[in-house]
Amino acid sequence: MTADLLENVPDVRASEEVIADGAVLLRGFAKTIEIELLEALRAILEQAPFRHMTTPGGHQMSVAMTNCGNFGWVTDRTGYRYDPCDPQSGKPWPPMPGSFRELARAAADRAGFGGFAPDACLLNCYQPGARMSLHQDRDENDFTAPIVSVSLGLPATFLFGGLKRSDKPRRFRLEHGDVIVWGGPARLVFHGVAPLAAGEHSLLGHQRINLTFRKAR
Ligand code: MD6
Ligand code: FE
Repeated sequence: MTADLLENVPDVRASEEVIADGAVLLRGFAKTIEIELLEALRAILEQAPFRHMTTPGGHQMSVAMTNCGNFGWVTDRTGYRYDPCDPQSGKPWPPMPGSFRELARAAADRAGFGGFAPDACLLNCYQPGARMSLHQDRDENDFTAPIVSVSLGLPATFLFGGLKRSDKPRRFRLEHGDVIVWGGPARLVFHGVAPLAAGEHSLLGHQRINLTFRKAR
């Protein structure tokens, strides 16, 4: 009886793809709340607009960034750090919206990392041609917490390597609404984003926006 009743109910869990030990791709996980996310995003950008930061080596990043939450990831000539204030305004980063926090926690739960409480959300904006070279996320104090990454807008090719920089990365296409969760044995995997291809997304136009949630402190 139960089996018959459920026959035509889509299995949302079917969209879980384990891409490595500790890393799960949840395709379309953020789609049902896309409007809330975009409204919250607009409010954040009014207080803390996207800007191109400079690496310690003196290069300007092709990806534009901003943050929300108690801490924001920043880079300048002095290095990388988590800062409670936006260096551009001198004011605290905008608070993390409830919709962001709840999405991150639900995705982490689904991936097996219960009780995720992010205190930082880095927002990345890619225009066509923008890319992110292979790197590890290692500026956080606590590597036991996972990272949750939400893709919005234009599709991108995500590069997912191994624990050594020289490990050949696998490529995953990330589309609007896709969420990746990494933690445990995958927490320090090298990863990046290939140059964004031109295109147009119905809600976000000519860009890709990525939200990454972390426990910085
Ligand atoms: C991006 N993401 O997708 C860049 N880092 O735009 C990251 O650098 C990243 O997606 C750690 C975990 C997930 C990520
Ligand atoms: Fe990263």
